[in-house]
Amino acid sequence: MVSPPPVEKLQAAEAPLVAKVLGPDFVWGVSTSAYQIEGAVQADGRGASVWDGFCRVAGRIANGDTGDEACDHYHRYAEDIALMQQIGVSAYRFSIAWPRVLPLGRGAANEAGLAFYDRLVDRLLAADIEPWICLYHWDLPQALQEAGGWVNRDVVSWFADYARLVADRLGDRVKRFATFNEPSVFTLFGYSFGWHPPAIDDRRSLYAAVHHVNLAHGAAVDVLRARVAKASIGAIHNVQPSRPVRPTAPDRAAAAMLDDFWNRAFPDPQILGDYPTSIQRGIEPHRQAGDMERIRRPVDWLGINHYSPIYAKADPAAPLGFAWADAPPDVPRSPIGWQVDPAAFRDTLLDAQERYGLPIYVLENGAGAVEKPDAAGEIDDRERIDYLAQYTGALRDAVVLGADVRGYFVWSLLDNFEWGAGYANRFGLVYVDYPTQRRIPKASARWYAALIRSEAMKVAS
Ligand code: IFM
Repeated sequence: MVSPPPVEKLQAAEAPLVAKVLGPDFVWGVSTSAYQIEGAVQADGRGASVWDGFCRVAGRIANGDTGDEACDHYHRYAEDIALMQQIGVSAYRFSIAWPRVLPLGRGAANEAGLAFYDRLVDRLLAADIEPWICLYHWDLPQALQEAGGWVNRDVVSWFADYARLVADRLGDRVKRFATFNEPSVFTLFGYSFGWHPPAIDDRRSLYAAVHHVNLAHGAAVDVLRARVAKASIGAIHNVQPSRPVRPTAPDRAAAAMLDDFWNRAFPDPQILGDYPTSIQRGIEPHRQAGDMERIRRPVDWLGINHYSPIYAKADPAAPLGFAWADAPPDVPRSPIGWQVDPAAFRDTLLDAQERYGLPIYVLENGAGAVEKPDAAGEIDDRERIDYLAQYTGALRDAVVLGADVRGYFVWSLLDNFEWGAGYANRFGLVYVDYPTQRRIPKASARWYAALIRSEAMKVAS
C-alpha cells in the first residue's frame, strides 16, 4: 500500500496553479451496460442471455425484478444521448449484448441487433461523444452456457469470433475497446458464491472459468488489434483494497486470498504474465503450453472500476476459505451502505500505476441510493454529489502524486437494473421513473456538468 501523500502536495492539488493537472485531453464520461439498460430482450431477434433465465429463478433478484424492460434504452437511446450532451461528457462507455448480435452466441449474426449498435454509434459521433465499447458485461448467450459457458475452453474461440464480428462492423467508427468488465465479479459470483449465473459452487469450474476468460481476453485483443486501425484496447478491472475485518491472522489471510482473486487474478496474468501464487495451483489443470503468452497481449491502458474498500473474514466452511464481511460500523457510508473512503481510491490508483505501469482510465465510480423525486419533482442527491466531489478530488491527488490517470467515467448515466438488487438501488445521474420511462436529471447531473465545464475552462485559461 502506498503511504499517505505529504500534506503540502495535497494542498498544492487544490491550488489554482495546478488546476491544469488533468490536462486538455482528460476524458470525462459516463458508463452503462447492455443488460442493465437496454430492455427489449425479445426485440428484433435478440437471443436469450444467462441473465434472462437467472432473473426468473425465485429469490435471486430483489422484488423479482428482471432486465426485460430496464430503461428501454434500446428504443430511447437518442433521448439518452441528448442527456449526455446536456451533461457535457466527451465519452460514453457501453457494452454490446452478445446475444443481441449473435443470438446463439456463435454462427449466424443478427443484422437487426448489429444495426442497433450502428445507430447508437452514429448518433454518439454526431453528438461529438466518443463511443467506448465493452465487449462483455456479463450477459453470456444462454446457448453458450448450455455448451459449458466459461468452463468450456472452446469459449475462447467463440469470444474471438464475436470480437471479430463487432470489430468488423463498428471498428471503422469506434476505436476504444475493452474486452471484459470486472471479470473477477462474474467468475467469483457465478462459480463460487451463487449470486450470478450460472450460480454453481465448484472450485474446478471457477479456476477453469478464470483461465478461459483470461485466454478469451488475449484472443480478443489480437483480433481487435489486427482488424481495427488505431485501436486503443484495454480491459476493465474492479480494484479495491481488500481488508481483514479484524486484525487477526486468519482474517488477514482471508483478505489476502480475496485480494488475489478480486484484484489480481485477471490484470496480473494479462499485464504481468502470471497468476498470483495462491491461484496458480488451481489454474494448473487448465493451463496448456503457451497459454501465458496468449493471455499477456499488449494493451494500451488499464481500466479501473472503484467504489469502496472490501472486507473479508476467515470462514473455513466457505468454498475458498473466506467470506465477505461488512465494513466496520463507524466508517462513513454511501446511502446504500458502501464505505466512503476517497483516500483508498487515491492509493488504489497509485498502487495500480506502480504495479502495472499503464495509463489508467477510471471507467466506473459512483454512489448508490434509494431515491424518489421530492414534492417539486426534483432529486436533490447531495450525498452522491458529496461522494463524487471527494472521489474526483482523490483522483486529482493521485495525478499530482504521479498516477497517469487519463479519464473518469461516472457509473452511471441512468438509474438501471442493479443485478441482485433489482431496481431498488439507483446509481444514475439521471433518475428513471420506470413505469413511464421518464428521465429526470438529478442535482448530481448538474453538478457533474458544472465540473466538466469548469475543468474545460481551467484548461483554456
Ligand atoms: O452496476 C454495477 C456494474 O454493472 C458493475 N460495477 C459495479 C456497478 C454498481 O454495483
